[in-house]
Amino acid sequence: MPLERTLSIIKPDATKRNITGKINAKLEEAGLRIVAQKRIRMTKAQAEGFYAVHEARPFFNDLCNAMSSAPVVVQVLESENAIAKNREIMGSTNPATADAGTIRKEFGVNIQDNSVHGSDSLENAKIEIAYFFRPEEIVG
Ligand code: IDP
Ligand code: MG
Repeated sequence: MPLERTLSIIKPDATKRNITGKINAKLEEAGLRIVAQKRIRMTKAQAEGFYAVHEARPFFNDLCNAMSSAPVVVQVLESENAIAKNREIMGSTNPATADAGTIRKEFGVNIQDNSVHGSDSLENAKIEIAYFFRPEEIVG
């Protein structure tokens, strides 16, 4: 099976609590390789562009404020089935109902501050990776 790549973001709620290493350990234990990674502070406009599909949702403005409120760690993860594998180890959107052992269950604060983002399809993974990384920054 071919290698696949997905975009992951360690969100501000997690960088603020200094648990990026704990989250990376969960990703690596799940078999995902971190093939690119950088810590950035998103502008509000950058967050709005990234979450443009959610523009009409009631939580959009608060979400974009939160995503630009502190640093994030953006990363490219690689493995077979990386998109599904990452979604599985992340857990469901709401930490309260996420499965035991998932990142969101262990570390998420609430449905907004749920510690991680992960691409949801191959098409979106390509778009989201290109939003933050130039090809030469990704070293597989
Ligand atoms: P996902 O991150 O599990 O793919 P999405 O539905 O794509 O979930 O939502 C994107 C992000 O928007 C979520 O990770 C979370 O931070 C935020 N979000 C989603 N639903 C809600 C909500 O009902 N209230 C507040 N924030 C939400
Ligand atoms: Mg999503």
